Amino acid sequence: MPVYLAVDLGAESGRVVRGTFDGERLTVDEAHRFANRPMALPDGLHWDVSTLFAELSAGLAAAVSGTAERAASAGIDAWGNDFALLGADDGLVCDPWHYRDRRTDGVTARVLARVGAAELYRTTGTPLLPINTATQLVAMEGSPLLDEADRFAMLPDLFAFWLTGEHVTDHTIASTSQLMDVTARTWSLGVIERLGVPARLFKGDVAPPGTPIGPIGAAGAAGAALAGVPVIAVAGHDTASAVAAIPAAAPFGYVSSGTWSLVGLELPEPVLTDEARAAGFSNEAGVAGTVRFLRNGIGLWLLQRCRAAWQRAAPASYGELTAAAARAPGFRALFDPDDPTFLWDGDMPARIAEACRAGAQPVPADPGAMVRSILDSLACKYRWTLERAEALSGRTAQVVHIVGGGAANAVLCQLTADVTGRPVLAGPVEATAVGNLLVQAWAAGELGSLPDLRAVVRRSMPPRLFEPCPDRDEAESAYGRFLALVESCDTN
Ligand code: LRH
Repeated sequence: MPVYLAVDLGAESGRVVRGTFDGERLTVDEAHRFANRPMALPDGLHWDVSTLFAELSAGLAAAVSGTAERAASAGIDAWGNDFALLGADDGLVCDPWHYRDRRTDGVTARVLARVGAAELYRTTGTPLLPINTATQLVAMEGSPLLDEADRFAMLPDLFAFWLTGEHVTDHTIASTSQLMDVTARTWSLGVIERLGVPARLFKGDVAPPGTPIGPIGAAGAAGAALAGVPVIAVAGHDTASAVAAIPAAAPFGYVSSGTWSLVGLELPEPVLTDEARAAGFSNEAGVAGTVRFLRNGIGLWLLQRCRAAWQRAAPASYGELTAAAARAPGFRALFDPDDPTFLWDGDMPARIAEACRAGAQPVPADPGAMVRSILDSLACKYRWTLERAEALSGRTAQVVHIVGGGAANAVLCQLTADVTGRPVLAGPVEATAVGNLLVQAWAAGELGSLPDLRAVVRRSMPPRLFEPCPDRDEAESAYGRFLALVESCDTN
């Protein structure tokens, strides 16, 4: 039975996962997990990609140690937007910056001044966001690092390049940059040049998910047991891998729920209207030519940063905090979880309290009430986003799939069912790794189509159903209050 290896890198942690496919079902087991700790350096917040490379290489070696079986292939997915600049020796010119570094403050206005908002959206399908690669590169204007650099690489292709010596950027990760032509699915050299970004840096091919990159080198950090194993350009964007692994059988909306909440629909074509741009929807590339028409929501980052703030005085696990939230009264303090102020790190409980005050909501008095307020507000924003995606695309979703870490949060899943009034199907929690593995099985010819991938997920890890509660009056009136709140501010 073929064994595939997935490297799945998230903002909080990374892991290497083995997937065994028997032709019907996929069995997944984790070989190695490691922390991803950003570095606050004098010149800003960076990712420690050298440590990540050492960890993923050790993880790949651990995944095959003790087995005579040879891995059929490996694939790498990671979060979007961030990138590395490499010198002519293929080494780093600097540690890649974190998308939450504040050097992009005010820079979206400079992007806009060079390529008008409507044209930029029509070409790239991406609205103006501070985290976009385009914004980050414009923020680097005048830096000698850009002169020194010879090559630009998104993070999944950086690690694959270091493993194989070959550089391929897959459509899905390229589409988070705001530098890819969403229709042609190639780098948009017109946009790149007008933004003042050196076009000579874009050396890697842009290719569909499933494209072979090359074999792992014999001298590589992953060790001799991996030498020659082909690396496949999977859906390199973690969200695209997660969406590919949605066990959907009917027209669906989705929430890929982790640090971020990516909420939207899968479409055959991008929606490039002014209305979609104004509502903040991205047209990210998906597997098999699909479009992920979604909005980047701030997500469980709110909960992660609150927990970190409470950790010293009142340490609690996520499970304990969620249980306290389930006991707290519902729909008391609603706020817009996508208020841009939440993007940056800082005192999150104080910021949420401030947002509640600003919206004339009661300030949550304890962690249970605060977490409840976060989950209620996320569920309301999921509905808001899904309904807008439907109105903008003219499609409807019968069910809502939640995949990723948030699928393990039964309170969030039930609230999403109650507020949206639609059945919620939750899981798999490990959708990013599953999507990564199944795109490899597809590239190997073991699966024929995206619906085939999804059928494997349904058989291997059936989702958990949450039905909307029979009496939805409270949820409806809460949503009415939420709507009035978000429509009164201009963040959407
Ligand atoms: C989620 C994610 C998201 C954004 C972001 C920065 O992990 O990839 O889709 O692109 O991180």
